[in-house]
Amino acid sequence: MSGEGGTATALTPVSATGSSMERGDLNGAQAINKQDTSRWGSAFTDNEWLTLDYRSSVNISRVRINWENAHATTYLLQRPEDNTPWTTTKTVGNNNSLPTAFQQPPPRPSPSR
Ligand SMILES: [Ca+2]
Repeated sequence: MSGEGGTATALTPVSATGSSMERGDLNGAQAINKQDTSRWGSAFTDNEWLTLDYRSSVNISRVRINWENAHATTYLLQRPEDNTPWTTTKTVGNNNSLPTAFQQPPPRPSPSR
C-alpha cells in the first residue's frame, strides 16, 4: 500500500493477523513491518486469510500486494461493514503478477442507524 503517484497517503495497519503460520517467524505482523525481507507465510492449505486492523474506519483507494513466489492465484479482498458479514470488494483469479495493485473505489459510508 504505497503511493506511487506521489499523492496517495500510505496507510499503516496497527496489526495483522494470519489464519495460520508456515513457521513461527512467518507470522502476520511480518506482512506489515515495511521490511521486504520478511513476510507472512500461511500453512500450505486453501482458505487461509490475513486480516489488517487499522483500529478505525479508513478509506482505501488503492491496494498493493507484494507476493512471494509461492503466491495465491485466486483470492478475495474483503472489508467489514458494521455488524454485518465481510463484503467482497475484489475477486482475483489466475493471478501471476508480483506485485499486484488495484484501484479501489472508496467504501460506501456506513448507513445511519
Ligand atoms: Ca515484511
